[in-house]
Amino acid sequence: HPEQQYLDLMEDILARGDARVDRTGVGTKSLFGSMMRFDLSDGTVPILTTKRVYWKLAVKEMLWFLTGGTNIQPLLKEKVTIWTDWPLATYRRETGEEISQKEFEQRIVEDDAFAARWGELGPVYGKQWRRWLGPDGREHDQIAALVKGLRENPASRRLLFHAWNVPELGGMALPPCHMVYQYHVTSDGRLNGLMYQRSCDVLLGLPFNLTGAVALQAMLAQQAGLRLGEFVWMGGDVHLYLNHLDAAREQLSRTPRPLPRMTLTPRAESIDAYRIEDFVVDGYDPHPPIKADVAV
Ligand code: DHF
Ligand code: TMP
Repeated sequence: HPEQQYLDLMEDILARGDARVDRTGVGTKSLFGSMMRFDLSDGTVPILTTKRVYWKLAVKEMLWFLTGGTNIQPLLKEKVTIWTDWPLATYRRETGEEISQKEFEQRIVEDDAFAARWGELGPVYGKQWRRWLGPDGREHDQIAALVKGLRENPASRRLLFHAWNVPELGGMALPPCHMVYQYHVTSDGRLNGLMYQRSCDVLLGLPFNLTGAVALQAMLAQQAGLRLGEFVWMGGDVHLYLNHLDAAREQLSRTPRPLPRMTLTPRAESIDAYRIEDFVVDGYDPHPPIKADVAV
């Protein structure tokens, strides 16, 4: 079962991971360097079944990246709260105000000036993907260039986009984790994708990252008139937070079920025109959710 790769990675980290102190102070068990491969050509996608993955949240996050946005207001309007913790921590630190997460989110949604001041993550994914600033002041749309490349020069070995913009790292709430995406078109018209993730929270982040990456690959394939091939994931520092170990053991006790299928209907006229309603996931019958706290 393809999901066994994920479970093996978890088990490997539990068994052999190096226990180290990390930036968040929570501590992790960590391995360095890892790869998983998923065959998408049969229509299945790696939306994990050993716990419920809120795949619509992950797809909405990906659609938000594609808009070029870096403010959490549109995410919150879509009820996606996975990025709130970081602006909220900044707000609490700088104002000393003891605001609840709910109250903070409500103010971001209702008050545009408040959102502009406190909802910004800095020049993160969307900015770098769609508006990478060159030294001459010109902005580069890496996604538009990629779609053009897939259509016009599918044999290229340069079909990639990158978010690790060195001079702008300091302004980001978090430097990019999933930082390079590369694509490859086979001679029989299949689109392969590869994503490199420098730092990976295996319990909470990775299920979202896999889902987002395959949703993007499906959109790109559709835009370029290609069928889906393989998705390859590569991780650098691959870790389990020390407060996630029991949750990981719980997940490991479960048996994977058949992977669901994802289809895109109908064809959007451009890579910018996709909406969440265009994504249909069939046959998703996961085990129950596993709750865990995210390390901020
Ligand atoms: N920091 C850390 N330490 N780990 C992360 O995975 C992470 N991911 C970020 C930003 N910073 C991070 C962005 N992506 C969740 C999932 C993805 C994500 C952030 C958070 C998360 O908490 N998922 C829960 C709840 C989902 C929900 O809102 O219902 C989950 O159970 O999947
Ligand atoms: P770091 O910047 O110190 O590496 O911390 C980032 C943490 O967030 C790390 O645990 C990896 C995790 N993460 C993911 O796994 N996936 C994501 O998409 C994001 C944004 C973060």
